[in-house]
Amino acid sequence: MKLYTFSGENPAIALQKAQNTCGKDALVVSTKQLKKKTLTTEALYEVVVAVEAKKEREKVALKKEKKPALLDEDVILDISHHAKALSTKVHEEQNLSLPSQPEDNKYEKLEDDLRSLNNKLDNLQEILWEEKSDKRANLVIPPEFAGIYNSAKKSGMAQSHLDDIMKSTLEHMPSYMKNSPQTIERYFQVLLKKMIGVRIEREIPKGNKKIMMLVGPTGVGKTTTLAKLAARFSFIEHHYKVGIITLDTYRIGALEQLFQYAKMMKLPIEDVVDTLDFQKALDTLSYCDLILIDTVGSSQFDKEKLQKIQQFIHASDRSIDVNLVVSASTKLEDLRDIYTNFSFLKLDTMIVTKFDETKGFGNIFSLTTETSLPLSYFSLGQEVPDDIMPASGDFLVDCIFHGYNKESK
Ligand SMILES: Nc1nc2c(ncn2[C@@H]2O[C@H](COP(=O)(O)OP(=O)(O)OP(=O)(O)O)[C@@H](O)[C@H]2O)c(=O)[nH]1
Ligand SMILES: [Mg+2]
Repeated sequence: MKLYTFSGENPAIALQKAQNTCGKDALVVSTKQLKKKTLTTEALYEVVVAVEAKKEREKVALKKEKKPALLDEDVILDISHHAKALSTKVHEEQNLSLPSQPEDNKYEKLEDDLRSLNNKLDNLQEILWEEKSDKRANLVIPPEFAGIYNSAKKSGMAQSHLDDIMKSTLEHMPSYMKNSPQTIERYFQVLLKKMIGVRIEREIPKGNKKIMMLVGPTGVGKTTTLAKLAARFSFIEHHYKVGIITLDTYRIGALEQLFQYAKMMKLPIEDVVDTLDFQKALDTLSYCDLILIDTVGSSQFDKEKLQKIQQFIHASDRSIDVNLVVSASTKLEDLRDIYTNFSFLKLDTMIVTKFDETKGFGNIFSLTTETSLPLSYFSLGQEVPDDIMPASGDFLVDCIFHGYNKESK
C-alpha cells in the first residue's frame, strides 16, 4: 500500500486530481483544510489517498504506456538502439581492459599514454613556432627532433653546423631510436661531444720544461686565468716549480695585479719590455718546470700589438705553447674575427672564460669545430684559484643544452 497526497482549493478538486493520477479505486485516507480562504487567496485542501501495490504497478504501467505519446516512436527506437550499442561497447571495453590488466598497470599505461601525448604536443608546438620564425631550406625536422633542434639553435651555434648535424643525425640514427625525444637528445649530445676537440692536461715529463703563453683580446680574463693556472700547477693539482713572466708592462694596474697574485702564491715573476729582456727572463726562470707568460690584451684588429707578441714568440728558441683566451659571452661572428686575427701566432689551444656570464655555448662549439683548435681550460668565474677546470666535451655539451649553473655543476 502506498500513500499519495494531492491538494486543491476545495476537497473535490483535490480528490479529482487524486483519481486522475491513481485511478478511481484509490482509497481516501484523509481530507483536511490547510489554509482558509482570504480576500486575496483561495483556500487550500489536502487529500491523502492510498493505492494497493497491485494498483500501483498498474498505475506505473499505465504511465509508462502513456509516455511514448510525448516522443515520436521512431526517436524512441533510435535512442534505444544507441543505448544498446553503448552498453555493449562499455561492456566490451571493460571486458577487454580489466581482466587482462591489474588496476595499477592500467593507470601506469594511461600515464605513459598521456606523457607521450604531452611530448608530442610539446614537439608540435615547438615545430609550429619554429616554422613560423625560420625558413629552413631542404630540412624537415620531425616533431621528435624539434626540442633538441631549438635548444641547439638558441645556444648560438652556427645555423649551417646545426643543419648539417641534423641532416646527418636524421640519416644515420637508427630508426628505432627516432621515436623518443630523450633518446634523440642523448644521441645528439654524444655526437656533439665527439666533434669537440679537447687537449687533455698532461703531466710534464720529468726533466722537461714547458712554457705557456696566454694571448687574446682585452679584458677576457687572461691575467686572472694565468693566476688560476699558476696555483693549479704549483700547489693545487700538481707540484711543479712555476714561474711567471708578464709582457703587459704598459699599464701600472695590470702589472700590479699579477705581482700581487705572484706574491700571494710565492711564485717568481719577471716583467719584460723587449725581446732581449724576454730572453733574460726565460734564462732566469730556467729552473722552473713551467713558465706562464701573460700578454697585453689586444683588439683583434690591432695588428701592431699582435706583431709585437709574435716578436716575443720568435725571440725564444724554446717552444712556446700559445693559448688563445676568449670569452664564452662573445658572439660567434666576433669569435671568428678574433681567431682569424690571432691565428698567425700559431695557436695551440683555446681557453674559454666567463662561463658564468652567458647562457649560450653553441658559439664556442662552432668555433672549436670549424677551426679545429682544441679547448684546454674553462674559466667559470672570477675566483682565483678555484674557478677553473680542464676543458671537457661532456661539460660543454651539457652547457649547450642546459646552460651553465654554478650551483649544480
Ligand atoms: N665573470 C667572470 N669574470 C671573469 C672571469 N675571468 C676573468 N674575469 C674578470 O674579467 C675581468 C678582466 O680580467 P683580466 O684577467 O684582467 O682580463 P685580461 O684579459 O687580463 O685583461 P687585459 O689584460 O686588460 O686585456 C676581471 O674583472 C676578472 O675578474 C670569468 O671566468 N668569469
Ligand atoms: Mg691582463
